[in-house]
Amino acid sequence: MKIVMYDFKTSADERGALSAVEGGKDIPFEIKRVYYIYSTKPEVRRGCHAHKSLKQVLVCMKGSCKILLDDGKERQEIRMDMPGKGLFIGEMVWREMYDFSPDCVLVVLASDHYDENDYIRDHVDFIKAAGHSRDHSP
Ligand code: T46
Repeated sequence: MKIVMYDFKTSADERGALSAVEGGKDIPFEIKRVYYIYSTKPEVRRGCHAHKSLKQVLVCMKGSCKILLDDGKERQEIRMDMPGKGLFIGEMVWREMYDFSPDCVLVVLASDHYDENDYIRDHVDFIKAAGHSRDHSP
């Protein structure tokens, strides 16, 4: 599976650091929604679903967590702990997030508004659907 990780433009000086992300430029979609996940308990597993058409970029702003990506053929684990990097997750990729540090803040930039109908929450349904889908990496 091709893992796409963006290195955002970061300006660091004696005051600290600033990273910038521009929709449609630094990431391959216009940003329609931003949400963030925090105060997640270390034993918790979040996600456990795929999206039919949503594209997202995940940025771990603080702390760390792990992300499992599954395209129906391969599974890969990615550790997230750098605020200047963004993990792209395209449509039809199963994702699970776990091993959150107590201070973890995971920010998600999304290509569309929230739509419960875009979720595939059953892994068997996902595997069936993924068998008919093409590679969606940018
Ligand atoms: C994803 C991973 C990375 C909203 O009202 N608006 C929103 O934009 C979102 C994302 C969620 N919600 C509500 C729906 C649920 O009642 O927030 C609650 C928790 O959502 P959920 O259980 O889907 O959260 P995660 O962490 O399992 O998954 C989320 C996203 O839903 C999902 O798209 O890819 O983060």
